[in-house]
Amino acid sequence: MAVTYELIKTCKQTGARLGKIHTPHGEIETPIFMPVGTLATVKTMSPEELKKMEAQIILSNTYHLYLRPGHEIVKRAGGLHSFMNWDRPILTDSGGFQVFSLSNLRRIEEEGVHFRNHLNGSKLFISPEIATEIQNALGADIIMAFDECAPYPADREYVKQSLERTTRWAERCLEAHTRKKDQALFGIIQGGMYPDLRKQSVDEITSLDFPGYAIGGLSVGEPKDLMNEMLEATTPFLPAQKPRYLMGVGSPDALLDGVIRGVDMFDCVLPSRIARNGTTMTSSGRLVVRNAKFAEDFGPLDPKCDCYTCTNYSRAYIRHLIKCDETFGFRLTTYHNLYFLLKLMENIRDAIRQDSLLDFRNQFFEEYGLNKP
Ligand code: PRF
Ligand code: ZN
Repeated sequence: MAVTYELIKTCKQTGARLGKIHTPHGEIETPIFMPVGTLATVKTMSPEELKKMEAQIILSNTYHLYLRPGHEIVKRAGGLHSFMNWDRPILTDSGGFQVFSLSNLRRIEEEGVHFRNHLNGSKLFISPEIATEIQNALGADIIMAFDECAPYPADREYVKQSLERTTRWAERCLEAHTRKKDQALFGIIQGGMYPDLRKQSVDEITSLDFPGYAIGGLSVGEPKDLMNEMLEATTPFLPAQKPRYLMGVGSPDALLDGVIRGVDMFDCVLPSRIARNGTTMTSSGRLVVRNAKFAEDFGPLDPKCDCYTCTNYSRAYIRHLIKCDETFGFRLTTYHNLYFLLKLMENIRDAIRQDSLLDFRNQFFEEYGLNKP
């Protein structure tokens, strides 16, 4: 079964899109947030817990699974779904971005990227063909082209060379892709912080006719307004009948900014990462439950939240666990943060359905406390 996108409607207030992605492992309602399971696990969460919080798709990483345990082992296990006991959709990132962010010694050539294993220093090489072969073996429903994410800031000439190489690599990924019937390969738009280069990348990548498009190279340290400007230089030129995925974005304000600019999919380690150092997202903003002021606060993390954590445990108890480095504390904050973002996306979908996303956004930020429009 092929992966297909269905555009259901656009919000009359904002132009945000409501849609559905059909995959061999079920449907995904968009806009969607994808929890990150880098090493074939969303850190501290079981697949049963992810289902209980209604996660519809998770993301995993080619780079990490290539290093450990190796894609051949995952393939022999019957693929990533069976290896990790997750029967809903999975998306794998191609490894391009992880090579650039995790491996210090790396050399980019036309053929691919030479780098050192960040775990043991051994020499490795990933090309568009290798990244595609690994993702074919892992067997996710959606796989990503091997791209180069330019750093921020970067000069125009560098970004232009890099986006043109990303286009040539995208062609090679398409050529190497052997599972077109059950895996959708998404192309990735680059172009740094230059609107005309973003447009050039959109023209080049969309001419290759992928089943979906990702927007890469954003949320790399640039100011928020600049990211929004780059989205506005990108999404209007993408085909309406294909899904758009903004890579590595997951703060509530950026999710709303993205959806309003026509983005359908997001992933980010933010909710799970901050959870593990005792920071939570609540309807009234960020709350650092680790703080001493919560030592005797016997109320829930977020009084407006009906998640497992908030219905059963207090701020004081969670703070105690995290202060003592107890695993259960990290599990409770992770559960809540992921639930909070998944619920936010569900509310966003409802608001699009009712043509009231702008009202929802204003109301959300009045309470959340930042980015008052
Ligand atoms: N490319 C890929 N993965 C990514 C990015 C990118 O540009 C980003 C940028 N925010 C996150 N993850 N392949
Ligand atoms: Zn909660």
